[in-house]
Amino acid sequence: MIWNAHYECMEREELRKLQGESLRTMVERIYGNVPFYRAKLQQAGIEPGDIRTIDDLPKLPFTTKQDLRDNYPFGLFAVPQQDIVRLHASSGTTGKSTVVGYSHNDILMWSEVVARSLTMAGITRDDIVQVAYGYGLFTGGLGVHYGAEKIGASVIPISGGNTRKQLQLLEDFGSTAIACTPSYAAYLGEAIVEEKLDRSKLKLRAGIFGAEPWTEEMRTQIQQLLGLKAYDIYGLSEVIGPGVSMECACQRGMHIFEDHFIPEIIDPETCEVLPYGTLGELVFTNVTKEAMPLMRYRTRDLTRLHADKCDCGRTLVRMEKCVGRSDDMLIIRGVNVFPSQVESVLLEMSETKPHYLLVVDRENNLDTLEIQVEVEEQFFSDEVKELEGLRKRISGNLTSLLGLHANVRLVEPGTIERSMGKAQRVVDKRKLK
Ligand code: DLL
Repeated sequence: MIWNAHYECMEREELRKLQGESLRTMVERIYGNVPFYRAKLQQAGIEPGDIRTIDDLPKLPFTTKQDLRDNYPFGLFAVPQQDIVRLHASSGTTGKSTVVGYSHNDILMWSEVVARSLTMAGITRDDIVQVAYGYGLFTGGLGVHYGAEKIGASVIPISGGNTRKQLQLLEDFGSTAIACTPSYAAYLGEAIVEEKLDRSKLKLRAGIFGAEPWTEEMRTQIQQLLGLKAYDIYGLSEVIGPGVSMECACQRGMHIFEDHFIPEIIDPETCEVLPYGTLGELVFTNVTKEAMPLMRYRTRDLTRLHADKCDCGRTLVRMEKCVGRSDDMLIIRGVNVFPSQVESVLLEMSETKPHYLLVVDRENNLDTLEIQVEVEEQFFSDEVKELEGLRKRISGNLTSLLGLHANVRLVEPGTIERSMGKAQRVVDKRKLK
């Protein structure tokens, strides 16, 4: 089933026309209502009248997270405060949080794109959806909640954490779908094994997992642990929250709701727009958001876009799983390292768990990389000789993939701190020195 076939299956030419119209209106609005954007556009020598079709998009300047911080908290709002009905914020690792505002219509639009997303995972009014994303300033909980309610599903607003209760409700309420971060899904799966719950009693069918990068190997593992089909959902608070894009049943990338969010891929160094199929930084212009439209917002997420036809019938472009963020990329002794690369190596090996931590440090002016890896219980009780053999194998696999020597340290199951929300995979001690 397709939630809104008119927009999701539109011919590209028709869609581009619609995008052009929305873009023109949006640029007029931000020029008139947001002093920051007016100054930015004037500086670039652009008048709203210069933007007529979607082909004019590359003329516009970019917006960055720093711009949001500089205008903290409400400087980028394009409507009066009386028209703001909701505020969310995302906490960055540094500095002030990023604040986003929503008008009443924005909440309706957000519910619509999340309803479209959940429909891709086959969710209907027959489903019981356990929303285990955090409720609060984070957009995950309330975002998925409103979309699931719009569909008419029965929503359990349990929020993140409280693992025992999560398991109890999965069993007692017969939840058919669960929405949470993939790392928390893996943790719940482990808890089911540890608590010796009878998995056949669970009715889970679909998992709506996102808010952080995860690999295909992790998908396989979660699917096995929870007995469901795992779907990837993507979004960011600045643009709307969850529901910017979502995987359909074909699982060949996440369809972006392009009637609201116009994507581009750019070279993060030169800012040049790159063609479909090329890896680069994802940029969004959210043309229909009233309270906080964003002009060419640089997400820092690295991915590729594909426009060829999908078997599901949707014509919306698809984005690949994010390989990481340009600002999450570690540069260790000159080599670019993404935590997701480490994850894929570990998950290919049956002896290890998907719990790991990269500790980067500097000794005698030389970067060092230690990777702490949790090992399955039965291997940990093995003889030291065998454990050392395993450590060497992991180290060898990682070294050949990363092109960099990593010091692997095996740790007992449960040692690495679990997150109820987004997982913390990296400790970069170089920054602390
Ligand atoms: O994480 C919104 C969200 C909530 C998406 C629930 C999906 C599900 P922020 O906290 O602002 O918003 O973080 C946005 O998280 O720029 C990506 O780097 C990362 N991210 C989100 N979804 C995915 C995903 C929410 N499916 C930032 N795969 C984004 C990889 C993701 N990274």
